[in-house]
Amino acid sequence: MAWRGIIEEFREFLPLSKRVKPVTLLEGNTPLIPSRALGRQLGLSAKVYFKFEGLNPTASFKDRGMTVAVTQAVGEGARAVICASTGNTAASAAAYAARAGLDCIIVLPRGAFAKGKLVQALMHGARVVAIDGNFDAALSIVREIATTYPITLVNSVNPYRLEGQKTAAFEICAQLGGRAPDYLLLPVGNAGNITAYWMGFTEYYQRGLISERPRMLGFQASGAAPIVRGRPIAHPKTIASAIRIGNPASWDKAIRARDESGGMITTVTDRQILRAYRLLARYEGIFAEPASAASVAGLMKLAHEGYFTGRKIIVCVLTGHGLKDPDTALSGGQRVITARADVDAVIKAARLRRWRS
Ligand code: AN7
Repeated sequence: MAWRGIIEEFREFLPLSKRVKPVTLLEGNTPLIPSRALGRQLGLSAKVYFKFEGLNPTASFKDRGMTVAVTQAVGEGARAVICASTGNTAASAAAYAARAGLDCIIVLPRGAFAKGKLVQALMHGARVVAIDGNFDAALSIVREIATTYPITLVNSVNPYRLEGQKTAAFEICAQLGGRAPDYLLLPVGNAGNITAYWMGFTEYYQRGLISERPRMLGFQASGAAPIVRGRPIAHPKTIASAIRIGNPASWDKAIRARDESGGMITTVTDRQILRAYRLLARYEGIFAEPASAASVAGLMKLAHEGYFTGRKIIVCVLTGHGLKDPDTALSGGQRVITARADVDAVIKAARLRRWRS
């Protein structure tokens, strides 16, 4: 049967009443792609997979949470939704609000988000307000507005968001043939996703659908690593704008996921993120956005430290698509070669002579 979106597929695990009709773009069912190059290059005997969440309808994992949050909002009679965002939540909220016929208000840190995400929010008709402040300031503003106006907050402090996002854990277990991976690696920003994955694995475990849960390995950019440092960061800095967050809303829950799973939350540098980002595109054929590459940077860092031993199963979550952020992609020094419009000039420009048979 054709995929019906995460609400229909996982309804028994979601706290929605039966009669609500899903607001869906048929999100979920994203591929678990085996690594062909990186795992081997790192000398790992483990099997490495990428859960490519960039293949959701708005090209990030946020759609899993947004279908549930917006469906619930409609069920409660909401007419508008609001969120703060580093970009992907905005794109997803705008799309699902458009689908549901709701107004959508978005508060963004000015000049600090990837172009593709802004384009999405505007195309879907959201009212976009850019503030002179970072994500953390934007989140506290929308939280306050949502307490005084009849507008539903769809940031991950809305519990329906995490309920939806946990379904990615269910899919991974099915894709691995009824087991969890040994390690789950993912970027950590506002810390909702690491919380949601842990909820998902834990529910499957408690229902006896899997016999072990993975170690949760979360990665923050070193300039935006409040959880690793143990204190909020007033001015978080990283090239990975999606995870440029100094005071994560799900901080305590992320720590619980880390500790209950025997995992860790640690840092990767922007250099490591950009290297992983380019290697992933160049040698795996997978274009994920910089924040997503933090999971792969983390894989590389821990592999070099000898953290992974034996024939384990490792899943790196790639949270968003690389096309979201063309500016970072084009900052790597690659050049287009120009040529006159004739065959010889193109052969010369593309250096094809050595291929002549
Ligand atoms: C690609 O869109 O916070 O730790 O406002 O876009 O659950 O916050 C995005 C976060 C990872 C971090 N990867 O996830 C937002 C926003 C990508 C992201 C994260 C985000 P959380």
